[in-house]
Amino acid sequence: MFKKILVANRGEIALRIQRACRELGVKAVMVYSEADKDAKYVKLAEEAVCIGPAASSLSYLNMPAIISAAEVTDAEAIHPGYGFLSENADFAERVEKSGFQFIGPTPDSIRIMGDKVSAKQAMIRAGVPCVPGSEGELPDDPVQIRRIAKSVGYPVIIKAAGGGGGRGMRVVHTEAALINAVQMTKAEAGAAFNNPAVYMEKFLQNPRHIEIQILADKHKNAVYLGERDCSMQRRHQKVIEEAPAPGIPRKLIDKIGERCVAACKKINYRGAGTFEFLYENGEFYFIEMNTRVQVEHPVTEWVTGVDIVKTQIMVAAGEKLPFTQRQIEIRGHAIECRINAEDAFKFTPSPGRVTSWHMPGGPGVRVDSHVYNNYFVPPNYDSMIGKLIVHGDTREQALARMQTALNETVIEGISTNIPLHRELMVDAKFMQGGTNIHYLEHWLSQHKR
Ligand code: MV4
Repeated sequence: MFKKILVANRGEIALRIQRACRELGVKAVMVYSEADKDAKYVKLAEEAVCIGPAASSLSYLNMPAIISAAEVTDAEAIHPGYGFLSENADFAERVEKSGFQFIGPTPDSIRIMGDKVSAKQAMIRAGVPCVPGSEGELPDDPVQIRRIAKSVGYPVIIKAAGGGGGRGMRVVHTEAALINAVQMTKAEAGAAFNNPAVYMEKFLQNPRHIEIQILADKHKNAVYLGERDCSMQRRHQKVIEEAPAPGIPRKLIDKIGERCVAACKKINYRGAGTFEFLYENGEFYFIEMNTRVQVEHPVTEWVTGVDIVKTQIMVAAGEKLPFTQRQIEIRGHAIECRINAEDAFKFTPSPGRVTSWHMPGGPGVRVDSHVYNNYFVPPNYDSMIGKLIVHGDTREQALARMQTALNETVIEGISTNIPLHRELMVDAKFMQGGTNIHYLEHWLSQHKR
């Protein structure tokens, strides 16, 4: 095992990784920007290095500053968390060329999954079901593009190879709109991602967003840790996640999970990873793979009992996965509410000083947050300031625990989206389970305030 690793992130995930290190007996070096000097994990750290000013581009995205911090502190590995440099193949490569272990997959894996066309081709070859569409990148010839769209069937969606997470997409309903839409998407993709390549898929109208968590080691072992339902989202930002996904038969999940594991073995994947699927009419369709730990990993940790962050570090150090697929069972139900510093219904950011911070507790309640009383939420970063996660024997019990936990929560000085969560947890349709990716935005349009 490593003696010391560097945590190249901030906020709740920096604290989460620091906690995993303490359990493993690994020293954690924290890095921080000038705006984060008072963060809890910096105060708790045995070692912390300032890597630059508040702006992410000058600190958490500053590769030389982060690698230098690892050099001066004698860290052996770098954990990138999520966001920032976590899915940057060039960073992973520079980390390894500088003699450190990148806690994540190889630069090659990151690169393949970062290009959504090559990711999809890899998955098709590995036997993972994908959304029907173009075989790879769309050609330039309008005649051929029209022919592909006709055979896929309208509506279709044009997606940028360099996009992902909802960036660089356009839905096309008619042949009359097709060529212009392809040209517009290509132009935007060239400007935004420096890669004009686009591909086409059948547009699924009312899917759910279901993802499969996997973990793989360097010894050809891989397991899936069940699924998460991340359909409750607004503008491609997840708001509530849960595991397991309500109403999807375990047999179906096992079938798709086994495909994901086979794909991991085929592409020699290692570390934590997430296969994102759209789920409609009882079928799974792969859309993207995330090559990092995700915000919503705690719901999977709670229903499986696996510590995903600890396991990431162990497999990066070369250890074998400490469990087999047969030992993975799904127990009970977990729900996560993302706590954002924003107006609950207008969504305007609300940074500033937290004048009171009272978190809930009791059986089946977990809070992952770096915030404390009198903490100042800097305006420079993502608005997520923590996560409230509950577990119950059943979904009903988890819902009841989340309702109670949200009612116990007091955050003053800034606005948060806790009032939104309180309303959603008693919404009849949400309580029923199985709402699709459009449900929250539709609900918000009917609940103007
Ligand atoms: C789709 C789709 C419908 N059909 N692809 C958006 C984020 C990116 N990961 C893929 N996305 C979508 N791809 C096909 N063929 C609908 C979406 C989509 C979506 C997906 C997951 C979660 C929320 C979403 C919100 C709007 C659109």
